[in-house]
Amino acid sequence: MKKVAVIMGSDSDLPALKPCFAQLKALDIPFEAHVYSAHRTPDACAAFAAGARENGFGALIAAAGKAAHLAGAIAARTTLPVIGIPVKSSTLDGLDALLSTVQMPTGMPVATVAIDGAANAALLAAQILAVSDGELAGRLDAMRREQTDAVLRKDAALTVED
Ligand code: RP5
Repeated sequence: MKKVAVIMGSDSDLPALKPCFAQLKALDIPFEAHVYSAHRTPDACAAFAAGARENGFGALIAAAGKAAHLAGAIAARTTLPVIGIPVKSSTLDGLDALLSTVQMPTGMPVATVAIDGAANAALLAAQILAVSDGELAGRLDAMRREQTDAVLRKDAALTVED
């Protein structure tokens, strides 16, 4: 199976990425986590992105806060799908990172999830890999069924107090 790379702009982003790692583990998807900054380590960031396909990755997740150029900088160096997570790490509550990540120019797509949307980033990466992996697609289907059942159980148990 292809691997997923989870790249964060700073180790201070790590807590926001825990739901991403949990989802990847729950789906048994191999992944690597790295700290590369678009601004502080631009050469290492570019080298990782440029070599990602030949190094066995099938999707790249990039998480960053503030003036979050990481996902875009990675997308500029690869045609692998790039998923951006805007991290809420500033006085602007992540809106800065959201706009920096989502407003990519034509020709350079980044699939941007919600602010701190780490779990959805992992699920989207899984869905991308599942296009050519039937077993993984089956695990995703099972996860969806569990999710549906959990909501229906809550519906059945719902009581509204006066
Ligand atoms: C961004 O700046 C990082 O992704 C992080 O969200 C934020 C703060 O980084 P540190 O100053 O904590 O390293 O580049």
